[in-house]
Amino acid sequence: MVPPRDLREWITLLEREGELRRITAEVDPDLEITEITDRVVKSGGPALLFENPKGSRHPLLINQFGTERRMCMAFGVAKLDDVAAKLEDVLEMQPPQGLVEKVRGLRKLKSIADSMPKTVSKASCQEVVLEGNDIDLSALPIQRCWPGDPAPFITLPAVITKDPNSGVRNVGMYRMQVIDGRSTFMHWQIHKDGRADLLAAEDGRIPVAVAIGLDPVTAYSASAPLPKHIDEFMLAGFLKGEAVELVHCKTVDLEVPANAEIVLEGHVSRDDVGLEGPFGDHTGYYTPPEEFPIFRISAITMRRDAIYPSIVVGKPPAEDAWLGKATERIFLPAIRMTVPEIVDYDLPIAGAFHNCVIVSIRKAFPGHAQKVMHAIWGLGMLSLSKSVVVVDADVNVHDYEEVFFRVCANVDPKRDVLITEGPLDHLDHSPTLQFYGGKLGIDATAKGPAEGARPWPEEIAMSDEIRELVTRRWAEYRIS
Ligand SMILES: Cc1cc2nc3c(=O)[nH]c(=O)nc-3n(C[C@H](O)[C@H](O)[C@H](O)COP(=O)(O)O)c2cc1C
Ligand SMILES: [Mn+2]
Repeated sequence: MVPPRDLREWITLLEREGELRRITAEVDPDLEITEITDRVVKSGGPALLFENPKGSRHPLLINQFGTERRMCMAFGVAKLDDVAAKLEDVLEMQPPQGLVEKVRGLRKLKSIADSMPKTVSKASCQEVVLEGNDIDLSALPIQRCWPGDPAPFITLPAVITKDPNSGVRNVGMYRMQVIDGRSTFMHWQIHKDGRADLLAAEDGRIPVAVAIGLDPVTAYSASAPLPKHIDEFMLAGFLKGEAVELVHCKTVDLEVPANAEIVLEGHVSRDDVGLEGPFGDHTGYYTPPEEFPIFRISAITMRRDAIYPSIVVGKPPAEDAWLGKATERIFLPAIRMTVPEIVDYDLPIAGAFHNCVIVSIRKAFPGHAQKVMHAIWGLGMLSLSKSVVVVDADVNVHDYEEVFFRVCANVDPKRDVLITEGPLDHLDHSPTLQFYGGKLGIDATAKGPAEGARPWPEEIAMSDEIRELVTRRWAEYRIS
């Protein structure tokens, strides 16, 4: 299986696999689509293509990422860990020995070289070019997601900027509240790369391009928390096994994916700001109004019959859960590069990703769990994690019953709970101060005497001999 090459190929694949429903009835992007989608997402239902959204001639696609199966289909893999394995293969490269290994090594290096985006001169995303008075966002079926939202929000964009100093591209998924037909807010949170690009601009103004309606891997890559100096389109190219094709924008000095359905071009300035929100957010609460910069649009380009994709976040689980789970799996090898004692980790969906990390480690010395907590609090976007639970290597971090059992059984709160402080997620409403507050570490590993514990008891397990005997005789007991 290869990942779909554009949104249309993706829709065809979803439909062939019984993973898409077309809705022909006229449905309102104002709240009605949210309620329908929320019911379908929470019951594990299909992607939805609203062919007749009220007030627009553009179909609206939603819930494309809403299940593990569809997420795997997007990446062309059987399970998300297969994506991680591909990345691990390259990260763990050793100097090759012998001819066979050298050839294999060269193939791996080529897969990296081929990941670099390449530029094309003609692109379907520019079949229609709208400038001047023709620019009108109201032609798109942009959703107002929740009753407390003051306006429609573009929720699934890939926002493209360049670092004014290094010239390195950044791609991020940041919601955009519609202000009028030619402007939106740009919700660049404080820890994000797009905001850093704006802050680095000498004249306080940067060009911005927004690509909407991409192949699913490229769309995913916009949500991936890569270090600032790495272009998310390179990751997309690597994961797709094919370079992302880019085309120059019409009115700004940036490039956008040639296969996009819709592109918005324009500028953002530091001194052109306003109150964004409130917005029914992925925390499950409304994020209160806050000052964010305004995106002024200089051109809209699109495919002739452009399809508009959207996503609704809200109380977990929502569709974005699987984008988050993809990141959890894909980034495990990279995390292990710096913290190799980590066996596995899990970011519970109900914890909205930044609230809780469960991590299993190969414990080798006293205080090892605390070392790993601090490593997580120092690692990329994981640094914003509010709580970290550490368990031993043999505990399945994805089995929350088992993790809860270990936390309850193995923790002396006075000895094994660490309360500290540090940076927190922009959207977290619980800390006294925005951005900064308490952090909780729970050491649920087995403790030794050097950590102040009494001799640790042995865990109960049946002997292999009796287990085999019972398996052999099972039919004889006539239980089932
Ligand atoms: C559906 C969805 C919506 C998101 N909305 C925002 C947003 O409005 N603002 C923001 O800063 N991050 C948002 N994020 C998270 C960013 O996309 C993510 O942190 C990404 O790594 C940002 O790119 P960057 O690391 O290049 O800044 C959203 C993620 C998803 C999946
Ligand atoms: Mn980035």
